[in-house]
Amino acid sequence: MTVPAVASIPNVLDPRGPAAADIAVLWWVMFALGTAVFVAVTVLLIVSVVRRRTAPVAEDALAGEGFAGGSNVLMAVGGITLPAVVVVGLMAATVVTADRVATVGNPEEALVIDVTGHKFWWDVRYPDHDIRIANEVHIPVGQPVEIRVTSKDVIHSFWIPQLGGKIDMNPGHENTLRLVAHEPGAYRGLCTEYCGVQHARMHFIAVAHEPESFEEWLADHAEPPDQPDEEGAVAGREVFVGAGCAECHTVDGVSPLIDDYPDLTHFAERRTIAAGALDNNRGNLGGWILDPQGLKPGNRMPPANLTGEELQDLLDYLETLR
Ligand SMILES: [Cu+2]
Repeated sequence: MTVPAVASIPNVLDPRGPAAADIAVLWWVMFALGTAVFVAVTVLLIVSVVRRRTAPVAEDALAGEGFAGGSNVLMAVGGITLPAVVVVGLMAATVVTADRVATVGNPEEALVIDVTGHKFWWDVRYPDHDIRIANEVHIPVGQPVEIRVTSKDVIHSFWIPQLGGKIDMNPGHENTLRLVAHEPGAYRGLCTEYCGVQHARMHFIAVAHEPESFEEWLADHAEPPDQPDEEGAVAGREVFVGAGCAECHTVDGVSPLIDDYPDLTHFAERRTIAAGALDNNRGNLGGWILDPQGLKPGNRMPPANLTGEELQDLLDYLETLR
């Protein structure tokens, strides 16, 4: 399975789905109108300053007679009619866009995905496929996905800028967001509701697969990973169970389902660790296991007290979780 590079900066103006494309169009309309209004007001301001300097002051204005006829028309058109048209037009465009974004894709065809926000990571489940992962949302290109979101602690907000709008994740309540991806790719998602010290490092990756590749992904992830047979990895599995990792982290077939912590069943396939904070490679992972609070202060993972050999074995084992 080829892994596309992940955009490090999600760009709302580079949409890869119909909802995001509608939002981008609205953005450009607002930008264009805002620019036009700014330019018009600036020109009028300059004209009025230049005129006042050069033209003699009218007698009637000095006498408090108010504006002359031409000024009244300018006031009525420029001060009332034009702003009213612009504001009402933008409101109409916003309502239409909001409706299109909310109703994108056919709900009957939608794949349901449950995403729960935690301080500071994402629990992702596929209820119809018995799959649970963390910090990545995999979706098929062209098929609508219905993302049902909630939170385990404080309010978070789910957003994949290149695919669509934002949705709040409220504790004890479920919101839904429907998305469609038009193009395969890996898109960065993020939390957009301030949720605590590591809010800025609460990212995830949305991976849009071609339909066949997505079917493969589903089949692959519905099965537990193969048990290791290599010596270091076998010893690493003992470290995983014995050193306390398995008390929080689920690995299907090795540790039980534990709700409130990231599932590591297919961990080696993840692109990042610590919810997008670091690339998933051996060096970063070793540093993360030994000093998670140094790398992401305030997360819930305690440091592991391991010898060098235990750490290397554990890394060998985690690399087998595919
Ligand atoms: Cu947040």
